[in-house]
Amino acid sequence: MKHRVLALAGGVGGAKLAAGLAHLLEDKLAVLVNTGDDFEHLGLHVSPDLDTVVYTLAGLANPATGWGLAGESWAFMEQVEKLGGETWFRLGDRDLATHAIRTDRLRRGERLSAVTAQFCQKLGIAATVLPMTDDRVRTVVHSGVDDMPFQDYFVRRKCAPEVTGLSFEGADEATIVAGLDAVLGAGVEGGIEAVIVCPSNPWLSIAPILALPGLRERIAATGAPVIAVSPIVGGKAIKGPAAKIMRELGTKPSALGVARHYAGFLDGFVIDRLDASQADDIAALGMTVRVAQTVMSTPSDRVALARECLAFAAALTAAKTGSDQVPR
Ligand code: FO1
Repeated sequence: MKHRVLALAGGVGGAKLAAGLAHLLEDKLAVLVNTGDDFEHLGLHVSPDLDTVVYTLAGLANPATGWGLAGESWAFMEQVEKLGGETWFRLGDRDLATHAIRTDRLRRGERLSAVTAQFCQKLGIAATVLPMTDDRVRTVVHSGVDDMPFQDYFVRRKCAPEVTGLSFEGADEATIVAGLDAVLGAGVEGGIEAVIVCPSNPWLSIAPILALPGLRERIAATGAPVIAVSPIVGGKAIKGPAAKIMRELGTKPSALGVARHYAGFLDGFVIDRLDASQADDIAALGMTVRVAQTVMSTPSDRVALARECLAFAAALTAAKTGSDQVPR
């Protein structure tokens, strides 16, 4: 199977664009997903971003939260509470099946990527969903006072601690998931056409993926245009703590700030119409800017943004090919 596009995604915002891309590309899409948020909870291996992407692509995601399953029931959590167990991280009854099966298969020696592929097949997902690695990587949030595992920061402490830094435990020794080679068309004439960084949190969700040794180089070697969609619109994060974290790390929350963070990696950057006035400053960083409607409130918004991203990538490729042909 030859993939046309690789998307990089974390949780909710990333999954929405991935769903729009999947609608257009079906099995020609591969999504490389952050696993730095993974953790062991109540004896189960939970992979929140992988599950958010899988549930969203399957059309099963809870529309109110973006994570978990639609129409969920909570009998398990009620019983956990009754028995004095930890209730700060909520696992729905049906969602529990995902974690239980995954945990069992991992304990039997299966790889996370294989388990994920089976889930996708069972849920009728045509796109390829890949965890960024089959190795253990854990995002650690530093606050100056203490260091917290990611879900402690995000869910238990509701992103309240001031972030002074982030690290990705295990990333330096982790191997990029084996399935990525086939997606990138390693050694194959005419590999993928675009790499799209979804509007996930650049510091929490995309940084762990880009921290994997060799990943940036492997992406650059494809020659495909790399574009990102800004998760900051009008100085605010669409969802989650991206704007708060930018401020805490000493950057004004803006599309320009995100572009600076990604500079050197991107060929193109999609910003919202609200931020059009920042286009020249972003272009000065050495990337092409496209202004679009980036807020995805409805399923058709997801498809429209996906279409915009694909057209943008095609235009970047055409511009590159054209200029290469100009005699010097
Ligand atoms: N997020 C919450 O804010 N509260 C929860 O109780 C919670 C439970 C949960 C269970 C399964 C799952 O796959 C995701 C869950 N999330 C929950 C979301 C998750 O913590 C974050 O969205 C991501 O890790 C950040 O991308």
